[in-house]
Amino acid sequence: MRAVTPAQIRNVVLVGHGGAGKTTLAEALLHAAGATNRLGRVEDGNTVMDHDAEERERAMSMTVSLAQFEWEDHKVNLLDAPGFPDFIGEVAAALRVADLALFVISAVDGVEVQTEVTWRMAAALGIPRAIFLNKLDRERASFDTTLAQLQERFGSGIAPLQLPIGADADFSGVVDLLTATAYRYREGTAEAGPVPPEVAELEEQVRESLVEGIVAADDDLLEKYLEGEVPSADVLSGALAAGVARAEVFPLLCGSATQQVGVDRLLGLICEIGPSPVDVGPFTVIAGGEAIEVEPEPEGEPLAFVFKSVADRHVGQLSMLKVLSGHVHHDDHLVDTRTSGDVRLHTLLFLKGAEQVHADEAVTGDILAVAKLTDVHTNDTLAPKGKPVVVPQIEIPPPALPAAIRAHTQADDDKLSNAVHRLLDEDPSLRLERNEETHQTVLWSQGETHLRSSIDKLQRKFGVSVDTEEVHVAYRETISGSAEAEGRHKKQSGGRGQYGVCSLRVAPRTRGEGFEFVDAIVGGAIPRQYIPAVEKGIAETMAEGGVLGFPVVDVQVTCYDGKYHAVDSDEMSFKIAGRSGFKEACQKASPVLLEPISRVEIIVPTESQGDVLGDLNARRGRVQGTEAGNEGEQLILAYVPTAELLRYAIDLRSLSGGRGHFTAEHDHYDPVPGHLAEKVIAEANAG
Ligand SMILES: Nc1nc2c(ncn2[C@@H]2O[C@H](COP(=O)(O)OP(=O)(O)O)[C@@H](O)[C@H]2O)c(=O)[nH]1
Ligand SMILES: [Mg+2]
Repeated sequence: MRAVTPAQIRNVVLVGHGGAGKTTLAEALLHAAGATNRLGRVEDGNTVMDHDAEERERAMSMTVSLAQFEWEDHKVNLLDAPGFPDFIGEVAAALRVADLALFVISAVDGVEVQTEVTWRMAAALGIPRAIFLNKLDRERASFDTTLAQLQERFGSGIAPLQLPIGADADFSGVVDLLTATAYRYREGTAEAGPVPPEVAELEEQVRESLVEGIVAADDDLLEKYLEGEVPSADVLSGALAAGVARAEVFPLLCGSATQQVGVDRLLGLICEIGPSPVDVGPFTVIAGGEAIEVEPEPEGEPLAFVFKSVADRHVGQLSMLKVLSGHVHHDDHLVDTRTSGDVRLHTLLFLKGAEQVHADEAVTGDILAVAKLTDVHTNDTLAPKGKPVVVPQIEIPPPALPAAIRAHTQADDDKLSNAVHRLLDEDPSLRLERNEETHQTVLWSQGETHLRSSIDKLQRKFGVSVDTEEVHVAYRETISGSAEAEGRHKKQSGGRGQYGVCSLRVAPRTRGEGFEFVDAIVGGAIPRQYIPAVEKGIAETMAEGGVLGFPVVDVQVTCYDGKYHAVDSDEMSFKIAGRSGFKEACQKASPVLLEPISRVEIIVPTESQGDVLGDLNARRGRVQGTEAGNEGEQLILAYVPTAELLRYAIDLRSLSGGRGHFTAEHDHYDPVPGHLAEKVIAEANAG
């Protein structure tokens, strides 16, 4: 690949709902740019971007992939992000390094859930956006309906630059509004010509609103326009480019990826109107605990951000990074500011899907892969020695679906921890939790498909088989009444025996107050040195599980009497006496099963609120309140038993048409209703 300047680079990510045609469009763009000599098809499993075995099997993208190619003096770094909600982590990573988010929208299905979710993410990051209205060759495709939906959902910044010619099977080309030129296509090749009469009227109308949309974002132009001066196509393009770079104007192009209609025009938009990495303004770093804005400096010191790590079967670990400032060269030494470790950039690579091309250097704004940086993780910053700055982490919605995993064999278990850490580095949208109370390793994922593909990857890429099992809820128990009992331990069958007796009174404490041991022994009924053993026996039993079989909490135990034997009594005797006396007393003190309750914040579209509230009631939730959230959204606050949330990530998605999300954190413990308690206790003791 030829050396380029930052101004010639275009970092573009294809985003949008699954199935809209992103991977197919990537294929068509590569082909139109001459970077490939054939057009792969997702159904045939031979596209450049879906190069992972599982992606080909499922005919869907699951990880972000990169293809770099040249087009008319530009270098395009094209990222293809998955559209399936479970792989939102990949979208978040790609959005962090792209300078233009290109939304691929099916003109048949219109604006879909993931389009909205991703648009909000891009808007929150202030990333320039454009739209490719795809599948106009399909039956029921509608330019007007989709344009209206886009303007209704995303506002007046939507600027249609083209109109389709024909519809359905007759869809044959596009009219470029800025230049009033029609392009008709035959097998991907365009022929320019005058605007056909059947489109002329609509062209007139849409062109006027387009010009108004563009001049509205530029005061000088607006003033002249109001005085009757209509700007030229070039001036409009310039103003449009500025509006795009400020993320205020969102150009819309049309076409068909499979029919290769409009793809060359899109390449033109990316290069002529799309921003370069030096057009999009400063980036943020944390230095000395403070966030500061930094302008990219092409001739400055090198600074790079690792946005993705992949375990590659050819080169081992592959770190994908963006050069935020300066240049990086083969064999440069930088510092990983998370570890302060020295990092030698030995093998620089440019990618085209699975294909790797060696590179000598990368300039500001460029994206590349570097092999074998084993100690470097996703989200790391590579900086010069003595410059410990950190680029903020990629923000990913917290994974909400838990699954307990267990190694299939002992051999798997030996490799599990290392394999899971490599998996998490490759996919930071997962989270691993070791629950010491239930003794389970819990893998948190974004959804069922994400979970399955992660377990698949553990096997396929890291050679470890795991089984999944139901997540155990960390139940606890306490008592609701007071009672007394005597713990006796007596073993006296000749020689040195064991003997200890303690009288215990148990009483409930307020939730969360914990365990209190009261030494009310008088008159040496139990020698001083053995009283801690009574307490120890009780504490052990509380940890191991009380009469219901669960850890005991919030109990006061008073040891008020006892008996001992001068020879046979010892610590062990009184520990055992404490254990049995405690259990017996609790048995008589109305033991209660407690369940963890989570504080849940749920964000749903207003129209789903009723169903979600009804469902919360059905899962024993206590709604604390609702309030208006972002436009068209409601925030619901509730306390919900954790046991009822294990599959909530999946249920909420279907209740809210895929638009709802929630966070949950442990809040307190509450008694389990009688009928449910019996079931839980029976299951636990059957296990
Ligand atoms: N008719 C038609 N089908 C298309 C077009 N673009 C993509 N497809 C089909 O839509 C399906 C999903 O495409 P894909 O590229 O995987 O979508 P992605 O999930 O957004 O990456 C595949 O069957 C494609 O062949 C198009 O312009 N017209
Ligand atoms: Mg795809």
